[in-house]
Amino acid sequence: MFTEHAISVAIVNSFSEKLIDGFDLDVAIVGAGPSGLVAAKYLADAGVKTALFERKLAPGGGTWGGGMLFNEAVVQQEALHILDAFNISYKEVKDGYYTLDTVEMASGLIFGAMKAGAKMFNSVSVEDIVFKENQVGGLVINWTPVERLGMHVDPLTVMAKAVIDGTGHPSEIMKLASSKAGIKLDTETGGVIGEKPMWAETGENQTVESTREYYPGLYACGMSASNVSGGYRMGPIFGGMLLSGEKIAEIIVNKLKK
Ligand code: 48H
Repeated sequence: MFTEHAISVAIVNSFSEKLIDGFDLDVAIVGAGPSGLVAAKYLADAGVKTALFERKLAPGGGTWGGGMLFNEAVVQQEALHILDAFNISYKEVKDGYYTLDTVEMASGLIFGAMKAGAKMFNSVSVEDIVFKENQVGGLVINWTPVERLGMHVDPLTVMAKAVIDGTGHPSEIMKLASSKAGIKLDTETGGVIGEKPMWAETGENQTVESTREYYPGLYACGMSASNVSGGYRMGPIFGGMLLSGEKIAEIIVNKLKK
C-alpha cells in the first residue's frame, strides 16, 4: 500500500543521501551544457566522483534550441566518436558535416552522463567558490528560486579537488574567481578576455585549445573556455563543445592520478 507520508519521506531521504554524498567530490562541474555533460560522462567512466550543478530546471544548456530555434545542430567528423559514445544519432549532409536533432542531443547527453554515474543537481545556482590556501577548493551553492527571488538565505558548500567552469558564454566562475579572490588566471591579461565575434572554424579550434586549468583547482571547458581566453564564437556547430568536454575530462583524470 502506498501512503502519502511514505512517498514524501522516500523523496527527502533519497535526495538527502545524494546531496550529502555530493558535498565531497573529486570534480564539481558548474553548468550542464554540452561540454559539461560530456566531461561528466568521461570523468565518471574513469571512476572519478563527479557532480553537475545546473541553474536551470532542465539541464542541456544551449543544445535544445539548435540554430535560431530550428532544433537541429551541426557536428563535424572529428567529434562523431563522442556522439557514438552517447548513442546519439546523426546524418551526413556534406563533406564531413553532420546534422543531429538537438532534442535527442540534449536528452542523450544528460542520460549518458548520468548513466555513467555523474550526479545532477538541477535548479541549483553556484554563487561563489571556496578559495583556501591559493587553491580553488569547491563551490558555494543555493537554490535557483532563492537566487531569482533575491531572498536573503545563506548557501551551502561543496568541496571538490577540481572545479570546472562550464557556464557557457558568461564564464561565471572565472569572473567570480578573478573579481572576488583576486586570482590571476592563466590568460594573456590574467583576467577574462571576452569572446570575439563569429568565425566558426577558428572559434571551434580555439574552444578546444583554450580548454585547460586556469588556476590551481579551476578549469574551463566549452564556451566558457573560449570566452575566458578571447576566442571567436562559432554559432550552432557543437563539435568543439563536445571535444572540449572530452579534453577537460582527460586533463583532470591525468592530474588526479598523480
Ligand atoms: C549553475 C550555471 C551557472 C551558475 C551558468 O551555455 P551552455 O550550453 O555551455 P557549453 O559551453 O557547454 O555550450 C555552449 C553552447 O551551448 C553555445 O552556447 C554555443 C555553441 N554558442 C555559440 C555561439 O556562437 O553563440 O550551458 C551552460 C550551462 C547553462 O545550462 C546555464 O544555466 C548553466 O551553465 N549555468 N549553472 N550555476 N552560476 N551559470
